[in-house]
Order: sequence, then structure tokens, then C-alpha cells
Amino acid sequence: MTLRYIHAADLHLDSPFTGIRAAAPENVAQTLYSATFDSYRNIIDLCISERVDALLVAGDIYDGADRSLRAQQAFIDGLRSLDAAGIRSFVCHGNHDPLDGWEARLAYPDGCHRFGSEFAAVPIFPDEPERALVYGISYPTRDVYDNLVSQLGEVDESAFTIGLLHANVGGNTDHALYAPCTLDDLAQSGIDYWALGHVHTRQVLRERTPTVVYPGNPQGRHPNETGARGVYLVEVDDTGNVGLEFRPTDTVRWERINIDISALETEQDLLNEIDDAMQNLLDGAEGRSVVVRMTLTGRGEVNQFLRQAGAAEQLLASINDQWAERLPFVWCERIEDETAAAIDRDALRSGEDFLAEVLRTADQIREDPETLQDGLAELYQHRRFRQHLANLTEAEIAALLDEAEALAVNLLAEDDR
Ligand SMILES: [Mn+2]
Repeated sequence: MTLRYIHAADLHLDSPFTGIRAAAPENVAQTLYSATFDSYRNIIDLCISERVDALLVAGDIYDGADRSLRAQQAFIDGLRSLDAAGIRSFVCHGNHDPLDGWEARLAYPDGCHRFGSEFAAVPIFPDEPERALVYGISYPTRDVYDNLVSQLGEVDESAFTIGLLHANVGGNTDHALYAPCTLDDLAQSGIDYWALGHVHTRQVLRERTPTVVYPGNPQGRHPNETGARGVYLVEVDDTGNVGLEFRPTDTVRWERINIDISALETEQDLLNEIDDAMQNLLDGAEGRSVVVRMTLTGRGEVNQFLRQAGAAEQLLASINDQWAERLPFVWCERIEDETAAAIDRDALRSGEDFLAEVLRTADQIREDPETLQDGLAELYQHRRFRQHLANLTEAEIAALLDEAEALAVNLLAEDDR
């Protein structure tokens, strides 16, 4: 084995969770407040229990350039634990924590290397500098629009090399275009493993020669950062082959769920359906707590309740009374009601308008599937359409028909909602 390390990025320690925390019950607010710190502590514990050689942190350690003293102390405490366990740490800074931000004069442990504003190569094993090298660079200031990879220069080909960088690869439009570069730039750099930061959703951009990885942030921080979050445990064997293993380190998980009311007849049915959904979230969260945003969709009887003023708030309170005050908790942070009233299909079908005709045609096709060809005669002239349809099973065609009918009803039915 040449090397084992943990690759983390975008810790955003001391993220304020403003707004969300204000709306949350006390226990949830507390958990959110410490979530980024707890996740970082999980990373440190993982490094120690896995007995890795090094921890790499690819920027955005802190959430704000004027990082809090508390965040800085917590970060250094973790590095000290690693140092005491003989594990080295390598850190670069990104747009959220550039070198020109305020920083307390605190003592970093000897085993930690923080990269400056120019690339430097640092051995992971000081006694065996030819075994593995980390090439890293930090943002001198927040707005870095240069391609930093072009500043890398010659790379030592005899060692296993890691590039530690906070950058936007390939113009990812979900994130600011800091330190832009292409995957090709990285592929041609001579580096064996690019340990990237900046993009918060984990992505393996390239499996090998070089391996290029965004681990994502180790703790989700808002409703768009859903699912398990963590770090990569990386193993490099004697031939230089890289093995990647994702390890979750989050303490609170963000999820979005959708509940379709069309099959629900009573408010009790709705509550039961939501209960099942909450239990499913807990079961899938590997012991973590969950913050969920729920969307209600579809046409059905319980829309009568949901359209009353304050109904969503009442429902929210009822869910959270039951699920938010336990540990692990599920806290429903918002309900978005997109439901509509149930329709009287028979009445619509017997009408004189276009929708009535659509419904009657749909029923006709259900009775005699052959009539589908008559209705879609022009489409059947297209070779690709015929091929596509020939590949569908009867059940798939029936499902498509149901979907088309629902769409037509939504678009055409008069709705006093
Ligand atoms: Mn970030």
C-alpha cells in the first residue's frame, strides 16, 4: 500500500443556517447550529479509526472570510487530534476563506501544512519524499478568476502526486466561476489525483489517470443539498491504482418528498400517508436526523381540507409535534401545497367541450386499443414514432394514456381553486 487518505472539502464551519434555525424548534435549532462542527468531528474520528496517513481539505473550511474564533478553534482542535495520532493534514483555502480574510493568530500543529498563494509541493511522508507529494494552492483573495492549474508547472513523475485545489471545473453553472479550468487541463497536468473543492454535490469527474474528485460538502446546509453527505476514503496501492470509497459524515440530512393525494379519501388517510413517509425518511437516514420539505400534489378529496386558510400550517404543526421532538428527529420545514380539487369525471365526460371529447376518446381507446391508431394516424406515419410505440407493452401504453388524460384534465378543467 502506497498511501491512504481522506479527501474532504467545503466544511463551511459555523454556517449560520439563518432563517431555518429561527423557524425550528429548540432541539432542531441546536442540532443545526452544531451540524457543521459535528460533521467535522466525524471526519477527524474517521481519519483516526481508519488510521489514514493524511487528511486533505480542499478549501472553504470556514463559511465567512471573517471566520469566527469558535470555528478556527474547532478546526485546529481537530488537526491537533490528528497530529497526536500521527496523521498529517493538508489544507488549502477557497473563495469562502481566502488568505486575506481575518484570522486569529492561533497555533497550528506541526503535522499540518497550509498552502499559500503559490503552488508548493509537500511530501506526505517527510522521511520518504519520493513516495507521495501534495501540490496545493490557496486563494489570496475571494475573487480568483485565473486558471490556477496553469500555474502548476512541472510535476515530479516519480512520486504519487495529489493536486489540492478549490476550483470550478468545466464551468459548473450551479457554482461561482472561481479558478475556472477544464477537465482536460487537469488530465494533462501530470497529477495522479485531483483533490478538488467548491462544488457541493459529490462527483467523480474522472476515475483514473488522473482521478478527479469533488467530495461535496460533508454536511448539507439547505433544502437543495439533499441526501447523504461526506468524504472520500482513498487508497492507493503499490502500482498506483486508486480506490475510492464514499463515507457519510453528516449529522442532519436534508430531503424533499412528494406526496400524491389522488388515492387518499380522508384526512386520516393523509395523516397516515405522511406518517409512513416520515418513518421511511428515518429508516433511510442511517441514524441521522432529517429536515424535510414536503410537496403535496394531485387531485383528490383532501384538497377540500388543504384549501382552507391555514391548513398547511396546521398540518405542519401536527407532523412536527409527533416527529420533530425526538432523536433522531424528522423536522418538516415547509409544506408546499400544489393539490387541486377532485374532479367529477362522469360529469366532465358528458359535457359538450373539448375536454369531454378527450375523455370519451380515452375511454374508447381503453375499450378497443386498436382505435389508438385512428386517433394518431398522422403520428403513425413517422417511422421513429412507430418503432417507439412497437417497443411499449400494453401496460405501458395504458399508463401513458392515463398520464395524458390527467394532463389534459389539469390543463382544461375549470377549477375554482
Ligand atoms: Mn463551498
